[in-house]
Amino acid sequence: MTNGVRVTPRQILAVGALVIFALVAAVLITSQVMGSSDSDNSVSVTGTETADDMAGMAGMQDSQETPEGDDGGMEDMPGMGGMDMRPVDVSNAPPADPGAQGAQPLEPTIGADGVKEFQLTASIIRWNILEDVEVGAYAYNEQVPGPTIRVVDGDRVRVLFTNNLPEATSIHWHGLILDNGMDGAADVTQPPVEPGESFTYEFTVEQTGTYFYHTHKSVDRQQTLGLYGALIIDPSDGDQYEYDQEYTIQLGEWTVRDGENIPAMNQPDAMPNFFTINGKSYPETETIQAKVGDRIRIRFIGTGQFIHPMHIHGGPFEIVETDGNAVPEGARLLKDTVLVGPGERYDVIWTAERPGTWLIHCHINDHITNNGEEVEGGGGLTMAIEVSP
Ligand SMILES: [Cu+2]
Repeated sequence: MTNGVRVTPRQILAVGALVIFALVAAVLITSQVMGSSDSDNSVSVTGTETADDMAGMAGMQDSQETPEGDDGGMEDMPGMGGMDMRPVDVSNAPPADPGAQGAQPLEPTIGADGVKEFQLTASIIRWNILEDVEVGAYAYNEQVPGPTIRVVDGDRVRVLFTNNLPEATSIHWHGLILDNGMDGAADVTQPPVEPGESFTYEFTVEQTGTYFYHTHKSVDRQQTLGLYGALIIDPSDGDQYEYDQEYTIQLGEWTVRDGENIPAMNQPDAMPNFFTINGKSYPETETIQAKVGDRIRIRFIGTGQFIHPMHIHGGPFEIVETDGNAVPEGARLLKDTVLVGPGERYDVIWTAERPGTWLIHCHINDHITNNGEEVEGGGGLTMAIEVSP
């Protein structure tokens, strides 16, 4: 004690006793809190779950399964922070043709007032992501992804939507500038569209590029299970890029167990084991045919719920648009891998330099397997470009 104050043994004892008392109190309070957390299955949302919490989450998932065919009470589902993890009930769902392809062009009819009208219907279908792997999917017009809507900037667009799902839904026009009431955010800008009901969306497109549409109700379940589709807006004054062909890639993830599937989520027990490009896993993804010198515009759309570093073999590509917005010429990156996050779009132009079979694939390597298996040199998020001399 440099300042000369003396401390007596009695004072040291008193301070020591206080410290011990405080420590015991802290331990007691902590165990109290932990105990109540276990008993009501509440889960920390701070990102520091303990092993005990994880075990609790796994248990909760088991306890929330409901009898087959019960579609009601979804709003009241208990579960992992309210997430609806039930397997998709396909008991009333028609099978799609195993060879059916998603993302087919949706032809508009021209309304009496000159507006381009598109019909979309949501329903549950059985969908083959591989010839021998069928999933229960939430689909627009019985396709995964939903049909591709293609318009020109300046177009007035009317979408006549019918909900044939057993639950409420809505459609959001991702990235578009439009009237707030047409934004499709269920319970925020409109009442959810109930089963059997219809809703008409109408807006004028004033942007160009690669966009998409998707459900905006129970998105953790509905979008993950397939309720999304591409929305391409061509410039009315012609394209500013030179390319020979284009291909749109929509990414998806699936969690398939014991012949049924639950929505794939970044959660214990919900991690995906199948991955799709345009609703199909490699080797049943499409193959692009090209010639040496061809410039191919690829529109990557982050329609799923996971990030995917998408890589193209055989040379770099130029990123010309991000989220539908043109990248100024001096700022365009030449890359061979681009990280496509949920909601993002990257338009890239890849030039076929040499003949042969060149792969496009995700570089998270379990995303290029089918349930952990490599088939014909890949799986899941893999497709090929065949370049002839
Ligand atoms: Cu991936």
